[in-house]
Amino acid sequence: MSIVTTSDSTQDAVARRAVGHSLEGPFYTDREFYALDLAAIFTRQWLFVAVDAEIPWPGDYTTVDIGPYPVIVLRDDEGNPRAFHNVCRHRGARLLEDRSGSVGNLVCGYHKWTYGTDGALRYAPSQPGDFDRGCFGLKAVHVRSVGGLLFVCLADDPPADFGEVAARIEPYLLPHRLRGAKVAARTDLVEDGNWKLVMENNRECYHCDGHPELLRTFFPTYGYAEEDIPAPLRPAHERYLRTDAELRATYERLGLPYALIEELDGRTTGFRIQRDALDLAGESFTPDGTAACRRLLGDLPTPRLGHLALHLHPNSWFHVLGDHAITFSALPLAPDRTLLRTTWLVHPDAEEGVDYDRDTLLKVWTATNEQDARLVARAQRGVSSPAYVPGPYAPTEYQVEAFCSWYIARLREELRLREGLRP
Ligand code: 3BY
Ligand code: FES
Ligand code: FE
Repeated sequence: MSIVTTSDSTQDAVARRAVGHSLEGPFYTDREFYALDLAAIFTRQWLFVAVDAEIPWPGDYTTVDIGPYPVIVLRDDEGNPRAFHNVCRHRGARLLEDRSGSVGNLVCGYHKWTYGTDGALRYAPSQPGDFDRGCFGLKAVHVRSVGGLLFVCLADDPPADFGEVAARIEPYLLPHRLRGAKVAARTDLVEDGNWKLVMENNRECYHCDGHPELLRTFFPTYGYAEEDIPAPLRPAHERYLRTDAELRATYERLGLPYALIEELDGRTTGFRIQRDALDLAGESFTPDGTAACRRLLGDLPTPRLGHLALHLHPNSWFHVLGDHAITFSALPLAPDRTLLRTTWLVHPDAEEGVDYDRDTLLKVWTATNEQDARLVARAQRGVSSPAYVPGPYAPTEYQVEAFCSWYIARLREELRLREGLRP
């Protein structure tokens, strides 16, 4: 194994991180921190990268770049999800170029080495008779489906506690049957900010007055402790309490898990899940809160279910409603650039133009993503100034603090490991 060194200034910044304050500038701007993030987070943790519904049939694939690692996620001939490094075992050409597609075999466009959907090398033209194809299968990447959400892990030994987290979140997801859903839309948005700014921004609603479309139905009191709710948000909170009580009765009646589980810090796979109320009609993210899609996910008996909100460290969040689901995957492109991949899912038989209008379905989260991207770019520009110093989090930003503490703990683990490897 190669020994990676980390400069004293980077180590010192990790060691002195002040709890309750935003991170110092170099965490968001510096190449060494970017490399450390790739090593400590993106090549070690389970990452949300795709949904089962994107690859319903054998041979269907989607591609994703995790830092410098291009990865293929595909369905094999047995119907199982698989993931491979998107790198040919001959002379290393990138195997599949497109964002998604369907193949019988995976054929390298350079010299036609041909792999099965199980990654085995089936054919390599003009090799000597003693050539052992068995030695040149595609390099596998760990992949796991959790209630229709696909996670990959580049590490040889993925974090062991992910299975336990998966078992706890899956019962919340399964009633929506995302595995067999239909992909109504996918968007890729490149944000001009470090991946942590994208995640931190998602973990609070302190900035939510920047989201007029979302706030039609999303309660702006999200993240506030009862006693901290500002006076202007009190009426919304009263509505929230009434709706929440009613929806809990619905969840109980339908046997839908809804309790808040919040374990964001102090474990390897940090997560938060909760079924929560929405305002107005309470069904969906639309101007009046009514469902955007007539066919309901999982053929649930009512659209008035609020939203199931799931946050997973390090790179994802989800809103699963009665009528549709939206998944978000953030992947680093550069110290100051992040890809946000958003996917909208509906009932498999829902027809565009009949059961849902695409623009209505996409409107709120397209607008919200763009508003967030502007805030992230703005934060990136500010934290890049030598004049920036970390500022204090408000109590309602406790999930941002939890994310940063979790992140710093992962960096410290990585640095300890490097220390141990030094000769
Ligand atoms: O996506 C979320 O989880 C929300 C949206 C607004 C703020 N954030 C907590
Ligand atoms: Fe793929 Fe040569 S690099 S066949
Ligand atoms: Fe936002």
